[in-house]
Amino acid sequence: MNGYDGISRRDLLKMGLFSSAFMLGGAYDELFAMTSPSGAVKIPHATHFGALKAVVSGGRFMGSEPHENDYAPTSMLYSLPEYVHSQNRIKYPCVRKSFLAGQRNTALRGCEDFVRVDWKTALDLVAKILRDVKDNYGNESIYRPSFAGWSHPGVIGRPDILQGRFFGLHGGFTDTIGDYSAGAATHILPHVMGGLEIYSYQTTYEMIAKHTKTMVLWGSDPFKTFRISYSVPDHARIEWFVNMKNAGMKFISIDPVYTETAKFMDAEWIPIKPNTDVAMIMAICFELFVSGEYDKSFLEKYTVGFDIFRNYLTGKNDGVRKNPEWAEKICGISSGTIRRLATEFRKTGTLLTSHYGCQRADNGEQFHWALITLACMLGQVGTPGGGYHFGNGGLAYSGKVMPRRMSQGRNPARTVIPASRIGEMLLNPGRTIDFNGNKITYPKISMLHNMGSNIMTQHPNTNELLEGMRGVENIITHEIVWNATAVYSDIVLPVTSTFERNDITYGDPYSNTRIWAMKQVIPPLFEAKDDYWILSELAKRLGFEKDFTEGRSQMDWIRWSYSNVETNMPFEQFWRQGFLEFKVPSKNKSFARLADFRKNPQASPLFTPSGKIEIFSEKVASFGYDDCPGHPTWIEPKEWLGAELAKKHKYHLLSIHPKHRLHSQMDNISLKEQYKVKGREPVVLHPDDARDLGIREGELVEVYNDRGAIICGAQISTTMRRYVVRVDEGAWYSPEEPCGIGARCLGGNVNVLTPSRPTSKLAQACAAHSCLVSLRKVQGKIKNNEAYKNPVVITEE
Ligand SMILES: Nc1nc2c(c(=O)[nH]1)N[C@H]1C(S)=C(S)[C@@H](COP(=O)(O)OP(=O)(O)OC[C@H]3O[C@@H](n4cnc5c(=O)[nH]c(N)nc54)[C@H](O)[C@@H]3O)O[C@H]1N2
Ligand SMILES: Nc1nc2c(c(=O)[nH]1)N[C@H]1C(S)=C(S)[C@@H](COP(=O)(O)OP(=O)(O)OC[C@H]3O[C@@H](n4cnc5c(=O)[nH]c(N)nc54)[C@H](O)[C@@H]3O)O[C@H]1N2
Ligand SMILES: [Mo]
Repeated sequence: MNGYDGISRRDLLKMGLFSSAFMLGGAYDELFAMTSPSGAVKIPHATHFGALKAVVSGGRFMGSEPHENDYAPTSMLYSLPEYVHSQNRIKYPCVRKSFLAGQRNTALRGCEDFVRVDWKTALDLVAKILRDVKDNYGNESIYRPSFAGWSHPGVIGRPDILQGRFFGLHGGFTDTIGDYSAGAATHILPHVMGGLEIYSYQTTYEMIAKHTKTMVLWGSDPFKTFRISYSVPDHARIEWFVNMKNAGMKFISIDPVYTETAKFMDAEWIPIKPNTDVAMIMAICFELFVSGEYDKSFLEKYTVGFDIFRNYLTGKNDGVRKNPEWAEKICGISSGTIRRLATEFRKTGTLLTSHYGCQRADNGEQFHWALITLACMLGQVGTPGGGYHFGNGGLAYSGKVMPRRMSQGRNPARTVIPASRIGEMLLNPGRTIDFNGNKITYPKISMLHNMGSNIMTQHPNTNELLEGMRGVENIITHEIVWNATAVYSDIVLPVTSTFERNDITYGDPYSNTRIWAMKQVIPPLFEAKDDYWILSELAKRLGFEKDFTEGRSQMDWIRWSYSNVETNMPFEQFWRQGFLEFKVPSKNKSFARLADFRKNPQASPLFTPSGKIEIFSEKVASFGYDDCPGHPTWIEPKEWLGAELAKKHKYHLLSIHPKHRLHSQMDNISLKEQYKVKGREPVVLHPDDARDLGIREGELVEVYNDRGAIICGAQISTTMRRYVVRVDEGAWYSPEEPCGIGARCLGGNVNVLTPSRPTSKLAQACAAHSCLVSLRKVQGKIKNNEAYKNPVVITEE
């Protein structure tokens, strides 16, 4: 399959990209070609990793053949069969031993055996608990942790939707508001831009390829993050990047890490100190302002509040001029470089792109606000090749309606807490916090219901979470594998993986060009059941089955979902051929974000109070938050290399997203041999730091701070800025002493170290990237990483 400009998968391989995918592709051929008899069948399915034909033989999922339109299939796609058949699959419904005996000793979670029960016993028990919790503590006491939606992309079987629908009918629950991904941005940007912005359609790659001269990757590594998609990726974005490189576009990467994207695009690397971007942006704004080289007419016509912001820049109020010399001391980038960037950015066709990494930090609200302000001073917002470009958008939009989802209905309880507040909530029932101009009071939680979310690796500050969980009487988890969330539960219900049931989905979320049949590939493994079946059975016991199912089977729902799609193709034909494709109208290919607003701000105003971009927001200022004032502001993070604490813990830890996993998914399979160091999650550090610490490549290292300690394997690399280390999120938790709180994690689950502190009173979002640590070489013997060892399940067969 040839890609853009004749660049094929093979060419990418030669360039050193996707080699793992190809190696595994080879491994797949060798491993399975012999064993798979000629009668193997191929069944279409679609996943977060891409669409594929599942090769099935003898009831086993044997191999993945990427869909022909996948431009760059990933190693994860090829590893799906191994993941589905992994030895960590949960085989039967299980209940923690003493819990089954009616005791509520929550301190035994994590080290007690489980007992196998039959489905009827498990469902009767869960139904009884649901009734009791509701009657005794009220619906607010049922919490569903972050509905990240990363479990699988099916429109019908998606756990978060089923869960919301089920608990709404049960009388309600405490819900999560916002997400981990971009919680700070999604709460501040509606005040600034009148919408989420970061999850909105963006200027198309067609326009960028034609008009952009310089692309700035500000905390963004698309070659890594685009490997997966919220729906189904075809990796066409990679093709665009290859194309842009060939066309000679200039790339600048502002990131403490020299990323894969930066490497591939031959980007200039500006190795900024973590969490200091706002200071650098301020200095660029200052430079533009004092030189007069900024777009006054854009600011006047399309924004409000520059007069107030200007006074902040020049230090009229606080006496601090935000000039490049000031910023240099904070961000570690020389004033000369900052001045040069200011001049370069002024040129037509500068696109400031960013993803979410910079805002998952203390005062994360400030970053995108500041970057938009800079884009406004440059005056290129709404042009085809300039301005800003956030998140995953960029593929041109088909304009077609996609398969519909069932409604989650109403949540009568109406209590919500921002994602990442879980630990604080569990430990502080009754505490009232500020949130985006409102107040929220934490309920007392007596039941955690996990479905499609792995809380033990997802939430910052694992030890705080473990302590909080001690006060929760009931933890019920629907899971596929024995990860720590399952191990630390009271009742574990084994669910089918996406390959064991039917569903429907679409891709990509921003282009809506394809509808995919997610056909069942193999029968359910062991006693696993679909989430839909489990919740329907519980609804039956609780008296609302009809409302929950509306009399439909999962397949009926799939047909119902498809009936929404704008096509003449009968369902049977679609289902048979596995997918359906829409053309993108050519006018959509020339979409530029905010072009309408730029053309006529009166006719196409923004949904902000002023109808314009709010560099100063009266609304935000009216909240009176000390940690989120009315205009973008440099606020010192609580933990960063300039903090007092850095004298004790000298290294800034980034816990960014993993290349070879989807968070915790696939941590347990052989793919890990490509990147783990002596069976542990790598800690990546600069050679000079390694020398200072006396650490050599491949040695075991304890990374620690006042919140906990993890064991990692050293990987020494010049891709890191000095004093910045990296441990990717998602490694499975493996405590040295299973029952205790505060144990060292032998598997390198980085959230043992990260703070659960919120970004600010405005978004109360995840700030995991503001984290200081120390490192020391592990001396003597240390236990193995036991993260992939299943708990004992007592069966009475
Ligand atoms: N392969 C893979 N892809 C994924 C995921 C996955 O698990 N695996 N997860 C998906 C999900 S749920 C999400 S939300 C997105 C996440 O997408 P992002 O949040 O964008 O991903 P990260 O890797 O955390 O961060 C992106 C870049 O920001 C940089 N960065 C971090 N802190 C700072 C800083 O203070 N300043 C600057 N300038 N740069 C900084 C990091 O070094 C990194 O290169 O990715 C999605 N894509
Ligand atoms: N330190 C740090 N922490 C982070 C981040 C970070 O950058 N740094 N990133 C954050 C971000 S952006 C995100 S989105 C979260 C991700 O956090 P999660 O969404 O919790 O991550 P996953 O590991 O993908 O967990 C999904 C779980 O769903 C299960 N699952 C899959 N299919 C099904 C199904 O059909 N039914 C059921 N019941 N379960 C299923 C999988 O086995 C897996 O355990 O992590 C956050 N945590
Ligand atoms: Mo995310």
